[in-house]
Amino acid sequence: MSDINDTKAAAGATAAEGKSAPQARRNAATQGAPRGAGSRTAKQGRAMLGAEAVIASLEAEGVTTVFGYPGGQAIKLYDALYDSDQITHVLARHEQGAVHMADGYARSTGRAGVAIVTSGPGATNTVTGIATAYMDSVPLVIITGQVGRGVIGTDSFQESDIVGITMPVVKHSYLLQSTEELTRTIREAFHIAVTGRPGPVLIDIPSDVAGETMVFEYPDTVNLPSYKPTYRGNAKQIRAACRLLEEAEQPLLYVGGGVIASEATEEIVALMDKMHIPAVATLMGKGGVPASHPLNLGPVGMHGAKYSNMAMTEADLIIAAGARFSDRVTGRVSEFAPNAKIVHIDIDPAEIGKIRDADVPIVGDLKGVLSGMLETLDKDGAVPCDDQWIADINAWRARYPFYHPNMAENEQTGEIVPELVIAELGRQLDPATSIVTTEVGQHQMWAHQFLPREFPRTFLSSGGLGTMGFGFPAAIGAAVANPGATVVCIAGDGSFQMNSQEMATAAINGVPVKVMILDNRCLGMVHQWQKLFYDKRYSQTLLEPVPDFVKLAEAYGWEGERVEAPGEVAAAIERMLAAEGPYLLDVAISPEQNVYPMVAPGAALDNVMGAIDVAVGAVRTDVPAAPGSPRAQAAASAAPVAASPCAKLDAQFGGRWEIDPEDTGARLGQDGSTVDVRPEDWKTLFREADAEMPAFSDEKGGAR
Ligand SMILES: Cc1ncc(C[n+]2csc(CCOP(=O)(O)OP(=O)(O)O)c2C)c(N)n1
Ligand SMILES: [Mg+2]
Repeated sequence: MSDINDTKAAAGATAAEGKSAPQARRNAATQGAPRGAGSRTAKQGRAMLGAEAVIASLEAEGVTTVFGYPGGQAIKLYDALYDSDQITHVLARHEQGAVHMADGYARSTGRAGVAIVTSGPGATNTVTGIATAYMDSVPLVIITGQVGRGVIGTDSFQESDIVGITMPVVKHSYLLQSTEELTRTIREAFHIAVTGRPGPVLIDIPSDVAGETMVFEYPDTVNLPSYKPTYRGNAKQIRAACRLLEEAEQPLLYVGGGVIASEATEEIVALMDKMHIPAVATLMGKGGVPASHPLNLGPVGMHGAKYSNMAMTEADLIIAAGARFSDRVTGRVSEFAPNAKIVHIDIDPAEIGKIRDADVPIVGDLKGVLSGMLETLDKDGAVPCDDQWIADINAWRARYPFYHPNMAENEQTGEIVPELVIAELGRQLDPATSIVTTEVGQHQMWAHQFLPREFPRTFLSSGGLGTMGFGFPAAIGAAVANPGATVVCIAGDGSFQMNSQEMATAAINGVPVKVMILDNRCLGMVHQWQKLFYDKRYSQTLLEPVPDFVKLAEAYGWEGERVEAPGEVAAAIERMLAAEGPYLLDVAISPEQNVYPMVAPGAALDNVMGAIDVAVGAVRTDVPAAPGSPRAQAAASAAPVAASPCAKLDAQFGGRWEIDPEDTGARLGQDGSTVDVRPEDWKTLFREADAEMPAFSDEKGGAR
């Protein structure tokens, strides 16, 4: 077993050779024997223990790094690992941490992440990590030690039915019955994890199987007649999709995590450029379309830009590219994209029609399907779509810029504004050489909104499961996989405490990961919902002012620092990024900050609150309650509507509106006159405005 620092030294040499960072990343990811080296490994044909064969199999798969935690039923595996020259083991401090590390490794490289743990509590500790990977289609191979075959089912010490427990959250799993099936099982597990729609595969290995002698024969090929993912999209369907696109006047690409899994960025951008189609990206698709592309509208959904949500609502054709119509994106499904035909491209047939029927379903690998579409469009001599649509979207972008009054207000009160902290981090990071992970909560959404990412696999966040405690260990995994990269975890104070024990892992292994905590001393996202929807009844969301994160950092041998004033932020981020080792930056922010814009849960996607409306000089700060709901009843008996600062706007558009203190320009309705801006007038009103498409950095990264 090699030391992790050897890997670092090797990567340093790569960087010194002057290769670009993404290339260095790829090199780091593919070091070691090629995947599926199979019979070409030197160990082929040798007699060895089952445990040794497990390690030899991992070597044959080209594995160079595993994450894990030993125990009684995994001791034989760890004994075999002791002799491996190829595999570096990163000892986590909790099995959940180990799985998230393997996940960060996988998301940042595209290769399967590997974790090894023991039976019973070791195995059950992996469940959240496995479910997290499953929800986001991340390839993992999880190896769990199990009690001996003879005592399975007897409640023997540290026995748990981990195959049963994880059944709904794995792509596939195995309970190894004999050494005869050992190598074939591991070969299959890697194949299943990375092919088709990627996902986690679990192999449960009884300790007596690990202790048996066998002859190591690693198969080159996999024979799984009932598992044959469809890669090549149906040519007829591809033509049908192109036809719809050629006819569409208001097409939109809705880009999800599939663009990253399929490595289809080039094709997506080519399609955008060729047909002048704007794109919105989900949290999972972030980085899959360069932030700087002028047709990338960025975040969509619950905390997306109002103009992105409007584009979804107004589109006449939506091409869902590796996206799954998550409720965080669609809002109320019955009102989602009412005028749009749907082309749904996904490698997993189960996704098609699950939430929204597709007019043209295409099962296949996104990259190939998009290439097919590009070819067909070329042959057809397709002309780009009408630029009026882009002009309309530009007008919405000008009317609803991606900032809100919180940001200005807090600048005035001398508090640190979280959005601006993220934007500053974005300015200081080189997008080509940095990877950012997030925890889960408000900070995650601010990162989604305000951190520009140019490359796939450089933004890692738990989207589907929303797992607090994911981001920090995932950052360690990504840093181990990409030794030349700057890896920053944007964390919340609540989430970070869920796996802060992994500070030891980073310290001991010399992983120079950076953690920037947006420290609001509360479970901010839940607090925000309580503020907006539960009458400020802050039940169990305020965190006590412990720990002192800087002292915690010092306890683990990290450097750490806390900032409390806006003027200190930029220099502190500079110090964090310049630090050689792991570094924790604790940024004090107010618990009163909200993530805006926001679509209330269950509301229609274009029913956006907290998005500034430049046209009427006001911001909608609350959506109307559903008729008959408890909130509507409470509102009826509460303050009269006249108390609203923009009562006329309230009456016209619904909800509560407030004037933006910073927006002093003359606006419709601001003088108290009757406002009559109907949604259908938006286009004509702003077509004349001749709005320029603002560059991403001006608009979001450099807001204000
Ligand atoms: C493991 C887990 N438990 C509970 C939740 C529910 N939850 C979502 S966001 C959130 C608050 C997160 O707080 P923090 O990490 O401080 O981030 P903030 O929202 O304050 O930025 C909670 C409790 C979750 N997503 N994951
Ligand atoms: Mg918090």
